[in-house]
Amino acid sequence: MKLRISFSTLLIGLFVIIVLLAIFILRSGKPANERNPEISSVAARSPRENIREIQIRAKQFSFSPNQIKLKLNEQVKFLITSEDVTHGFSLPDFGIDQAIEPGKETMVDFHASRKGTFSFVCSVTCGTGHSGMRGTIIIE
Ligand SMILES: [Cu+2]
Repeated sequence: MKLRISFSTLLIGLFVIIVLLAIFILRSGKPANERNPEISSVAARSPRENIREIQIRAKQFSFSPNQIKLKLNEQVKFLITSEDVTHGFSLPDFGIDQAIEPGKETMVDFHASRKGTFSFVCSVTCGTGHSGMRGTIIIE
């Protein structure tokens, strides 16, 4: 009985989350030219903007790639996913700190506004190797 109640509560909770996600995606996902914003298609995402999209995968305890080279003044979009638990994508030199939750793609717009080598790190404690979870962005 007790198990049954908590299971149905879980189902209702999941249903509510799915509905909220669907509403969120429908409201925010439409590009200006009203193409179908298919998540897996990079080309459909920003067909007109000249913005490079860079996929980053986070997992315990690394980022892939862990070195990203950009040109000065390049405008890019990081598309970050987690393969396991919640991680963070923190680029302190540019004031970026974004949670990366598993099961969805998190977009971070980035303007390479100055030259240098900058560290990005995981900002959500994710296990024993968390402090070694880092990478660099090289802007030249
Ligand atoms: Cu971490």
